[in-house]
Amino acid sequence: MTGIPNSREAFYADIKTRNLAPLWESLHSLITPTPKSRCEPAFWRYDDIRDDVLKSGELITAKEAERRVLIMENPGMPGEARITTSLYAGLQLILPGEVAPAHRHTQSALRFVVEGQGAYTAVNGERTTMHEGDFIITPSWTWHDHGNDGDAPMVWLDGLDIPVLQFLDASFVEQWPDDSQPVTRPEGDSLARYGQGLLPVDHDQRGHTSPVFNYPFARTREALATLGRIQDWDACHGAKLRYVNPETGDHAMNTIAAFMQLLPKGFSGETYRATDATVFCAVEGAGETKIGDQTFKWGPRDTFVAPSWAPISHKSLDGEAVLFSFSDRSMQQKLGLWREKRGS
Ligand code: GTQ
Repeated sequence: MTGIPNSREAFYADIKTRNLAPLWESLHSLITPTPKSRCEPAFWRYDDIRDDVLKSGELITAKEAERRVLIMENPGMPGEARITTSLYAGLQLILPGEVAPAHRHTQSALRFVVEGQGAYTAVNGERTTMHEGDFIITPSWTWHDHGNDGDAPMVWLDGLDIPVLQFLDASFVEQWPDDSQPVTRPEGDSLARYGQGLLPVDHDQRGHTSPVFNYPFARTREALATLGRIQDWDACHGAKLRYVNPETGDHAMNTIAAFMQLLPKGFSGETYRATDATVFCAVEGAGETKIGDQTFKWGPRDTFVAPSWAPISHKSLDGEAVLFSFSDRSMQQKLGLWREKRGS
């Protein structure tokens, strides 16, 4: 042992030169009794940021930008392109006549349409027209391009697993040689084949992701309206549904789970916490959500984020309200890690 220092601090400095470190100095910050996150509760009022999104349309084209998006960064992790520790979110703008060129990447993406109509997303040879409230997926390694054939700007919320792919060092991307991929299937093809509680008779596939890539809001809203007539609300969630892969009943994508919930008139939810930090985007009505010791009052198109294990409670104000949300629950459940707790 000659030459190795006897004091702890000198020992640490010495072993550092051989790429070693003492676990006992960091054990309790590495393995914590409950989740400790840099992710903070945060809120984006759409009216406060809509002009910024539209301004980006004057400064750069969708083609030059490839994807013209303002990233929604968690204030606890500035500069890291993440809204939670594991997920990325942003607001993407497509102006009339523009195309965001076709590419594919290992990152999975969801789009939640916030404002406008007449734009489309093409996925694997099929275009789908986007309407407010539609939930659209572009699973890992699927070709996708976006365009706007309408006459108004279109804005949607992007949710991607970029931080996860970064963590795994598993990022790949390819560009399609043209701006748009060829259209090989009529609009509505995948919804007809897979999205009606039916599957093609010889379909025997259980894929990683849903073969449905647009879950139209009109249908989701109708389901919630029917559930709105029942009275046995979940005390924490109101009526909450999750988007599924019809082949398996699993979440629509491997890494990202998405949900839509109805808070009935006069709803005052009980406290709930779960290990999936969650991004919420309000669709209809108004409400108030308490996250830890902060309270956010929201209306349509506002976005907010709740960290892992933060106590959350929702209230509807002035009538019923509809909330979209997404998180990494899909991934955590596959790993057997997801936990939830009701009550404070
Ligand atoms: O639409 O493909 O917000 O590749 C970030 C990266 C959107 C997209 C984003 C992307 C996309």
